[in-house]
Amino acid sequence: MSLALRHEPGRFGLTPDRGGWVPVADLLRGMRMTRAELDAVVAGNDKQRFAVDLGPDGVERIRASQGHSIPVDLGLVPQAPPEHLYHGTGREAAESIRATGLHRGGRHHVHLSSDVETARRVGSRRGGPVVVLTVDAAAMARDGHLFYCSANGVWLTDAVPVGYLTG
Ligand code: HQG
Repeated sequence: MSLALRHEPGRFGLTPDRGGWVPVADLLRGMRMTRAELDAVVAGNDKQRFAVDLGPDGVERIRASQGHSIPVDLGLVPQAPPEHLYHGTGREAAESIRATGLHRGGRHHVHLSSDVETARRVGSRRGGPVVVLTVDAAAMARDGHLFYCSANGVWLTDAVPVGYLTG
C-alpha cells in the first residue's frame, strides 16, 4: 500500500488528487485486495501510515499520511515544534550529517521523531549501529524554519543545518 499510495500509484491504475487521496474502491481494485484486508492494514499498521476519510463528494478515500516521493500537497499547517526532536540513522550517515546537515533525500521533508526511542527504531531499519542525533528545534523555529506534524505524529522540516545538531 505504501508503494501504491506514496511512490508508484500508476502501477496500480491510480491517480491521486493534489492531496494524495484516492477513492478506497479504486485502491481495492488496483491492489486486488478486500475491504477487510484494507481495514486490517489501516488499523493494524505500526505507524498508522494510512488515513481514511470521506471526501468532499461523500466518497470514501485513503492516503498515506507522510513519506511520499510523488508530488503531493498534504495541506499541513506549520506548527511550533517541541524543544528537541530526534533523528536516528546509521553511523556513516551520521558522520556525513554532522558535516553537511540533514537533507531530505528522495522524500519531501526530513523526518524527525519526538522521542529518542522512536528515532532509534527509525535508525535501526537499515541494520548496523544506530546514532541518534538531537535537533534544537526550538532554535530552528526561532530562526524561521518551518515545522509540520503529520497525521501520524512524524515531525517534518525542509532541512536541518549543522548548527542545530548535536550527538
Ligand atoms: C540520511 C520511515 C548522509 C538519513 C521511518 C536517512 C521514518 C543523510 C536517509 C521515515 C544526510 C534517508 C523516514 C546527509 C540525511 N548525509 N545521509 N547529509 N541527510 N541522511 O528513509 O529519516 O516506514 O528517506 O539519516 O519511520 O530514515 O516510510 O529517511 O538515513 O519516519 O513510514 O538519509 O521512513 O517511515 O532515508 O526515515 P529515509 P528516514 P515509513
